[in-house]
Amino acid sequence: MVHFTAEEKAAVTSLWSKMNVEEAGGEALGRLLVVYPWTQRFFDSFGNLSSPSAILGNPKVKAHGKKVLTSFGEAIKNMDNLKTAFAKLSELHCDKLHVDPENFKLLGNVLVTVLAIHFGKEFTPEVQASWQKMVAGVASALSSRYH
Ligand code: HNI
Repeated sequence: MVHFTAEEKAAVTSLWSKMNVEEAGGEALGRLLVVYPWTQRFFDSFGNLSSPSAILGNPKVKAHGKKVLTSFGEAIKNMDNLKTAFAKLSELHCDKLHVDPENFKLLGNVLVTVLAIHFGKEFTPEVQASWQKMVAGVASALSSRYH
């Protein structure tokens, strides 16, 4: 069970409040599909994923990225109880979608990268460490159904 200090919570929440969820979501999912092409196999129905520019410009990737990151936002409201917050989604990803949980960690790392690029100097080592913990917590909560 991940525990966040008050400082870590503040670091995560503060950056989150300045984020454009639609833009960052599309970018994070798009980058995941580009950098780890095997993750594309879960998104057969998304149309053209034939090149980085096709992926990053694909409206379904953008829409789904927004959905994923919006759900991340819900997690930020429930940082003390990520496992419960993600119980239903863990079931969905495990039982129905059969997504290998390793991919949750990959997406988390890509999201941290996207934040670092967008926020530059504001993404201090403390903020980075807090976010790294956050994405690890979400990945673990989403994987709980597999354990
Ligand atoms: Ni994920 C659907 C949240 C990682 C593959 N996913 C969802 C939905 C949410 C969601 C919310 C929509 C549920 C619904 O319709 O009821 N996914 C998250 C979160 C993470 C994540 C918070 C964060 C780590 N999902 C991943 C990863 C993959 C993935 C890493 C695959 C590589 N998700 C899917 C697929 C769907 C999905 C596939 C169904 C898509 C569709 O609409 O067909």
